[in-house]
Amino acid sequence: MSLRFVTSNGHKFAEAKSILNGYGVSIDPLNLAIEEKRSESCARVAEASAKIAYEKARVPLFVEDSGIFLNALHGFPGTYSAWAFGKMGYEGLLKLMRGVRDRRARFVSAIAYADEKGVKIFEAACRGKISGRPAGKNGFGYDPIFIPSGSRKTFAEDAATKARVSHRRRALGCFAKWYVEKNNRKGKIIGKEKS
Ligand code: ITT
Repeated sequence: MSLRFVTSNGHKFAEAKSILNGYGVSIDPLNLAIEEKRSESCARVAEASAKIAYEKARVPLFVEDSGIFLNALHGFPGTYSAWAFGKMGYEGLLKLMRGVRDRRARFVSAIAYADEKGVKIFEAACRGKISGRPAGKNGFGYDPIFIPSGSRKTFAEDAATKARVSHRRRALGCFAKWYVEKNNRKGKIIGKEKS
């Protein structure tokens, strides 16, 4: 049975599928209604959701909690990014940043994997800044206003850079290496027991 990614966000799923494919890990979506824990930490939110999801589904799965954290706004919208996006879109965030000189921001992704042994967490960030105006048509969410460090284009203008350096790419990369290694180990042990 393939690994399940519990999410209601089709963009997140598509990105994760493409990233994990590169590690030989295939995933299927699993849509479960889970009430998110309130915390300023993506890792804590993801951990709590993974526990609830595993109790419900009882199959190996992972969840991702992500968000964009703005220095000038003391981390807002952070773990409330999906909610804030629903209320005001990236246009609203740009308005809050009008005239603000400190444009530093970071995207964070926390992956929480759960199976019968418990929950394991992988967290990563992508640093950058908030653009002056929106640009680009690719991606989703805040991609049109986020410029990663070292680039002059937003994630929405430059999908190739997003695929290479994003918070999701980094967190899933760490997870995938651990997951593949774990399954290989399991395979070896089973092999030894048989011989
Ligand atoms: P699930 O919880 O069902 O997975 P969600 O969209 O509600 O889906 P989160 O609670 O993790 O997911 O919220 C993450 C939000 O942060 C997301 O909806 C976007 O607004 C924003 N976000 C996260 N990653 C992003 C990315 O790569 N590009 C643009 N915006 C992103």
